[in-house]
Amino acid sequence: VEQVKKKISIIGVPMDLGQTRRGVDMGPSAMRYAGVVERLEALNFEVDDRGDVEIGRPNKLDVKNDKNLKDLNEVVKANEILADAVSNAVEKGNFPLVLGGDHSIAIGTLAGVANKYENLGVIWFDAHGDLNTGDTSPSGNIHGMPLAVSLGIGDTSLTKIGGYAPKIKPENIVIIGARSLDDGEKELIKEKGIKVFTMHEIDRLGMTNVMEEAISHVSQKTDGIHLSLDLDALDPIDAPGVGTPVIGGTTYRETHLAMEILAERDLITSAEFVEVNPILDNKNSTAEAAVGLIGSLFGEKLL
Ligand code: HAR
Ligand code: MN
Ligand code: MN
Ligand code: MN
Repeated sequence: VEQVKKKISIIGVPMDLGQTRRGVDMGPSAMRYAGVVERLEALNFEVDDRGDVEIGRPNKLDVKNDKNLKDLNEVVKANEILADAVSNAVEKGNFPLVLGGDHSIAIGTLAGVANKYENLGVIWFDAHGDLNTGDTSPSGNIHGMPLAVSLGIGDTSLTKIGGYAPKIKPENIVIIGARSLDDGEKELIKEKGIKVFTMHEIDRLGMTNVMEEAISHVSQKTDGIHLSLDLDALDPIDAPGVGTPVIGGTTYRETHLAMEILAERDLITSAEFVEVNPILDNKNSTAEAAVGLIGSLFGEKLL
């Protein structure tokens, strides 16, 4: 007898204001074009595609903030709307699957999810730490800040999204695939004791062991686990369509294996796939990679 599967609520977030390369707003379309809904339906999931969250356009006449936080107002507004949409999905008992859009949207996703759990765990696949604040960021791009914001670190207009802070605790986070960390991020990692599996650990231990260790770290005290997967965790050879590619990432196969291990353990309670930029892509291969990973996360098997 097939067990009853959770309904999946897909929420698209065509956000491109958390960084400066246009085109990542087409990420949700690219993943739909690559067949994400059909892929999940083929696995016998009921899929409710909620469409896209509306993203405003920054008003050029607005006074620029001196906080080193680009397009702060529009990023805040969109993340508030996203937090509500995600929160509604969780309340209905559905699995929220958020498609981005740049990684600044993790602020809203986590705001919508975290208050539904006592202790939410987070598995964060990324070349970057996304642990900057306006004070430490070399770019002022908010997509380099969502993990810090979710820890309650950074400008209050961001940390208070969803009406509470912090969303997550440092001991419930695992970062996997990091290879480009700013000085301020390295300090924060040490100060907070955040568990990071850099590419070095993946090379040494292999993805299977990294995933076993990551899962045991993040499942100890938690009652739900959010997966945030930045496609730039993958090597640019396998995922060229991202705004900030970094050489030396995980292969598609390794990342795919990581998703299969997560599927076997059945621990993930919400997920987002971000930073797909079809304008920078080779055909639609990065969106196709993302959809392949989503298939594996939801239990697709080769045989
Ligand atoms: N750490 C750099 C910054 O803050 C680069 C961040 C880049 N990008 C992302 N996030 N895609 O993972 O500007
Ligand atoms: Mn990121
Ligand atoms: Mn990244
Ligand atoms: Mn697969």
